Amino acid sequence: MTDLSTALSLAEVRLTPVLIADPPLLNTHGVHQPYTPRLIVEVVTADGITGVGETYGDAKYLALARELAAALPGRRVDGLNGLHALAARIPGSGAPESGVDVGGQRGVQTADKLRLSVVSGFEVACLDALGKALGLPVHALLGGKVRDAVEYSAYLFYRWAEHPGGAGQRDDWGAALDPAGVVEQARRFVRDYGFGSFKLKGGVFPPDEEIAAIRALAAAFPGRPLRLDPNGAWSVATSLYVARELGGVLEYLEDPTLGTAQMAEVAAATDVPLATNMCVTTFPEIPEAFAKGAVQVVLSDHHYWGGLLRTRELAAICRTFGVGLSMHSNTHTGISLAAMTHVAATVSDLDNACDSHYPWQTEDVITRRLPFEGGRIEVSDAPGLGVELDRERLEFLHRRWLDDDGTHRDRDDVAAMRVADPDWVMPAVPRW
Ligand code: GKR
Ligand code: MG
Repeated sequence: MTDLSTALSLAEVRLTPVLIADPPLLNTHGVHQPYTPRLIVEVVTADGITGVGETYGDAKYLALARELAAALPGRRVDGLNGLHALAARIPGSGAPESGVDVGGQRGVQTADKLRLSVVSGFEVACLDALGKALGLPVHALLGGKVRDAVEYSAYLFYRWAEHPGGAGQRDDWGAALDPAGVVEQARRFVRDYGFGSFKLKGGVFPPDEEIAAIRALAAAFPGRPLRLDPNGAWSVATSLYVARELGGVLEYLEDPTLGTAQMAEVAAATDVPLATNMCVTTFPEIPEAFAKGAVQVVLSDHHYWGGLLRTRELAAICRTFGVGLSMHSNTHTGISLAAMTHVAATVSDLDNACDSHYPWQTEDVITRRLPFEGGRIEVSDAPGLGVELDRERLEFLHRRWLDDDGTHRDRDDVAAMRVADPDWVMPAVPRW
């Protein structure tokens, strides 16, 4: 039998960029492209144990991930805290960039955030391998679960029936472009997955139309928690108007306006709680936002907080300051859903259901998709994350990435919108 040190030593790291199908979901920047890039990270120990992780797959993430992958062999899968220092030593990985938005609604992108997102994929892969080596689930490595299932909310999107020009894959959801369409979509989420709360991605239509959609949801699902997230598309005045119109109806308003100062202005003038995955996305952003009372709920995303351990650090800070914690998501596969579920299972005061894009993803890289039951995902007690890589699917989705002419290798919702509307440009902020 090999000693533990050898067993935990990293022999190989494999990176596989993939393109996964995405429906034509609308947001304030534009529309999702037919395919979204994700990066699948595999770490292999000297004993041949493989751990898997996932992160954003755009070219910038991939470039940094390749450098980190090259630096890892010889280190140990339990050296999780050291991953951050290692990544920071890669030239260019810590320098602030020029404030480029890399295509999601995650606020201004900096090299720091990019690095943390890359590290998160490696950290999850190492935790998966470590758990398998020790015969323990990832939640046990994080201190143990405090719940057996994690609640998610339905993530409703305005959407078209198909991508412009019929590109990509078709699904049978149909279009949802008005209150009736949104309610119909919500009914299907309840029927198929049992979700008990709803988040609507807003910032797509003028605020009165989105207010009407939320009211229609409230009428169709009395008493269920509702959230509206325009990704910072509104001015302070518009945010306060929406808060007045929907006061008493919303569980919280998510990123109604951009930036800590404006969020604080809104928060000071309404009783509707504000949540964010845009103005508080890194530790240095916390002091000002909490001191100003700008947010009442931080929506963590382990990808950009730098992994599962740091998500728990965030939870401790939020607890200390009486700020709520929940999770938001981006287009992702079952690997990230498993990682979200493990860490969420360990956070005692998770008062709001997490959200996940997962139901919109029909393609996956794991052999058995994680099922939502009663809107919840059961927390796996199997060693590691409890998911198994489907190598054939991985190869297929990687082949799609290899064959792509570059159109989909970087997420670009503005460019995708331009296919339908050649005059479309990134909307000015605030849009309303
Ligand atoms: O996928 O269109 C989208 C979302 O808007 C996503 O990019 C955001 O990161 O879901 C996210 C959010 O809550 O802001
Ligand atoms: Mg959001």
